[in-house]
Amino acid sequence: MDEHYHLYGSQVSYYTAKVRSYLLYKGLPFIQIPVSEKIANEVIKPATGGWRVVPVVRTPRGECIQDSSIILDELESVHKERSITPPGLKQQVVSSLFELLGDDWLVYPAMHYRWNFKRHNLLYILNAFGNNRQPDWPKAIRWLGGIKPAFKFGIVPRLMLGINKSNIPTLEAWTLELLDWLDDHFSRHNYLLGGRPCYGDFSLYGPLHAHFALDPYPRKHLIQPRQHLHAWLERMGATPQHIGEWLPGDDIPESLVPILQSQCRDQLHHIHAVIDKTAHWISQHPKAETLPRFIGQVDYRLNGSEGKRLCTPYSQWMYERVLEPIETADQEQLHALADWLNTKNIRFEPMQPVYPLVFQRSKLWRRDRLDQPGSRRQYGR
Ligand SMILES: N[C@@H](CCC(=O)N[C@@H](CS)C(=O)NCC(=O)O)C(=O)O
Repeated sequence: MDEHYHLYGSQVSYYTAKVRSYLLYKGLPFIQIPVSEKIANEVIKPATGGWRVVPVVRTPRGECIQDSSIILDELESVHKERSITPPGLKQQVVSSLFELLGDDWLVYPAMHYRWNFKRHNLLYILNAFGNNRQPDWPKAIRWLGGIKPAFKFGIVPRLMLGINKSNIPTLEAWTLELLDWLDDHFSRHNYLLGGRPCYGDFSLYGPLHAHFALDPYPRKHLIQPRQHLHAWLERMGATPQHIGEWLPGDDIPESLVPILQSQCRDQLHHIHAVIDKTAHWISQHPKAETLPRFIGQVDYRLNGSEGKRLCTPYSQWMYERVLEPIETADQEQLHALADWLNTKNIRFEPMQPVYPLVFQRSKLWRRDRLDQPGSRRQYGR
């Protein structure tokens, strides 16, 4: 039996980078396989019900798992050493908030700094897509294979995320601030929560490596000037020989507080709008068991400016992952969490959606319509 994991994905894909970094950290043997048309038709689409999406991981037993968060969950349940879940409630919640931030909110700067700086990035990105999709074409013309995906993803900033002339200045200002906060944090700690990485580190790494550190414009202007952030990227891109400990006493570093304050002010405001719209959609479609990927648009605000983004019920499911450790915590832990949030002025008021969701078999399901709903974290295939 082949003992390797197969990671189907692309060097320049945000969520592929997240999973790759995780596999490296755990020291699991894997091979990364680019997704040509043939692989898309023979592996990806059969595994996802027809959706060409990366990453997909094939386990040594031959099972395919789609969705980066579920890949990490499933592998964590098998490979217990070097756990990426800290022991205390506060640290677990902060880890999941960073997962939510990296996976669902850093798409704004990641997409903006890739697609709105075409003069600097376009040739590189066409080549990267082309190498992935058409590895058998002669090298000189492979970039042509990148044209189709460039049309598909190039419209994301404007049409899916509502990035436009009026909100770009505040988006850029927030990005620089965030990168400075992270650079400051990594000048004191190796990872978000001390001497070893958590779920949140891997989710941050996705956009920060695959977009910021590889695309020519952000690499030069955003990453190179920040040496501590750069050093964390290097750590996350290798298998560490030795790892340290979580910060003692369920402590959260002060240097993460401004990031969490800004996230809770803006991203959670947006997610509450997604939850409301999703509940409305479900009440209008009472027979539906699964949800569409997009249900219209919702407003968001980012660092003081506004926009409209496609409404993805998937964001609700990601938010529910943050709630999960809270549901099983005892009173003492809950008090400690509430006190800390209050003292630090982090506006996170856990809100349980009326219709919880589960992501399974590449679709979002109403949790109450599944035969065996179980935990939100256990459904991947
Ligand atoms: N939630 C998924 C997101 C995967 C995703 O959006 N992948 C991008 C590439 S980075 C893609 O393949 N998109 C195709 C599409 O959205 O149709 C995960 O965490 O794996």
